[in-house]
Amino acid sequence: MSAWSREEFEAQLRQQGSAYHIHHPYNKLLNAGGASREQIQGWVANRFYYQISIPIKDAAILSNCPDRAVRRNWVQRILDHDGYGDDAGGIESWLRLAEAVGLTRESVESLTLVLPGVRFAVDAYVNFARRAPWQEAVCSSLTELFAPEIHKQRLANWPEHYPWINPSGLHYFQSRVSLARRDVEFGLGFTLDHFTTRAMQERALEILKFKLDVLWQMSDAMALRYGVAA
Ligand code: AHQ
Repeated sequence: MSAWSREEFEAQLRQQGSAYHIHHPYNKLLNAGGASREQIQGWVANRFYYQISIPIKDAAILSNCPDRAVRRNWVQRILDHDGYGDDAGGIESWLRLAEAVGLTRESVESLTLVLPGVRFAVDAYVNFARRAPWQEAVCSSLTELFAPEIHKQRLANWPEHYPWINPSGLHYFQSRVSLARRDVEFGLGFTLDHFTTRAMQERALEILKFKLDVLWQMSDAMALRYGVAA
């Protein structure tokens, strides 16, 4: 079969958005204002494991990538989370979110609240990035095509629904709206350029579906533990 045009390939990638965790019952409950304090705290404590794993995942991609131009771009993602200079970074912002929802930094950093299903899904993503060709790992970050919307949703809904959460804790979501767009600009362009045959394009869709499953499984594990009905 002939390869999709660049436009069609991008459309095929974007169509996967229907499986993004923005549509998961847990996320819908969070954004509709129906989540309890415990359900919000559980989500923040479990998502922390994903947040601290992102720089490890990105470092794995760098360690597999011989292309200096790609590394120059990709290394920024580690700094975004770990911090750089006087920018404390996204992981620090997530700990501020934790405190804003009534958790202690220590309890979140201890990872004692992280559920097995969350840990296994996140570890599957990190191990994929370690083992897969680095170009496939770049492609797997493209769930961020759909991320600006989910961050904007939280910023729009949480202050109104959860006035008990100190708004300064939402700084992380604010920072990700533009950072996700910047990430996607590189990741999408690279993916459209690299996956050129129809078989490679189908592989790219398969990779994106795997990562969508990682995010969906995290919410499934949290929904079971914190009583969010499917
Ligand atoms: O905060 C998020 C983040 O830094 C990243 C990096 C990127 C990747 O490399 O896979 N994906 C991602 C995501 C972040 N936040 C998630 C959310 O729902 O808050 C969304 C997630 C993603 O779409 O993959």
